[in-house]
Amino acid sequence: MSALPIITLPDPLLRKVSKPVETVDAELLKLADDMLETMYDAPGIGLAAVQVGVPKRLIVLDVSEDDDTPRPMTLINPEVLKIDGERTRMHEEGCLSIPDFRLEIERPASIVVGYLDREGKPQELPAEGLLATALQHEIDHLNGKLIIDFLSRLKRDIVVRKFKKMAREASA
Ligand code: K1U
Ligand code: ZN
Repeated sequence: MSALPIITLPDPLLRKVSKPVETVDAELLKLADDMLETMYDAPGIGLAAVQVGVPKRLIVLDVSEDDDTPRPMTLINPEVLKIDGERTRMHEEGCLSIPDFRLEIERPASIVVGYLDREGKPQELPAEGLLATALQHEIDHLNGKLIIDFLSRLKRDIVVRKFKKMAREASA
C-alpha cells in the first residue's frame, strides 16, 4: 500500500461529479487500499477517490474511536437510500482538501446508504452519529460538493480567495 497526494482547494477536480465504478477489480481494490493508507496517514476519518485525483464513485472511512482496533470501510458507488428527515446532528467538520478549516454543519442524523462491497455485492448500511455525518461528507465529495458550500457566497469566496493566494505563493 502507498499513501497518495491529496488535492486541495482550489483544484477544479474537486468540483467534478465522479463517475460510477463499472467493474470491481484488483486495480480498484488497490486504489481503495492506497486511499485507506492515505486517510490513516493524514490522519482522517474518511476519503473520497476524487481527493486523490481519481473521479470515481469510491470512498473509504474509519470512524472507530479506538486506534488499536481499526475498522476500515470501502464503499463503491455509495448512495443515500433513506434519510430520517426528523432528526439532525451538528458536527464541526474538517476536510483534508481544505487544510486548517473547520465548519459546524447540521445534517440528517440517521441515513441508510446502499453500495457495492469489495466483492462487488450490493449492501445496505444504516448509519447514525459520526458515521452518518462522515458518509454524507464523502458522498458530497462524489457530487463535487464541499463543506464551504454550507457557507454564504460571501464567506465562501473569502475562503476560496485565501486558498488561491496560498497556491499562487506556493508555485512562485
Ligand atoms: O473527506 C475528507 O476530507 C476527510 C474528512 C472527513 C470528515 C471529517 C469530519 C466530519 C465528516 C467527515 C476528515 O477526516 S478531516 C480530519 C478529521 O476529522 C479527523 C482527523 C483525525 C482524528 C479525528 C478526526
Ligand atoms: Zn472532505
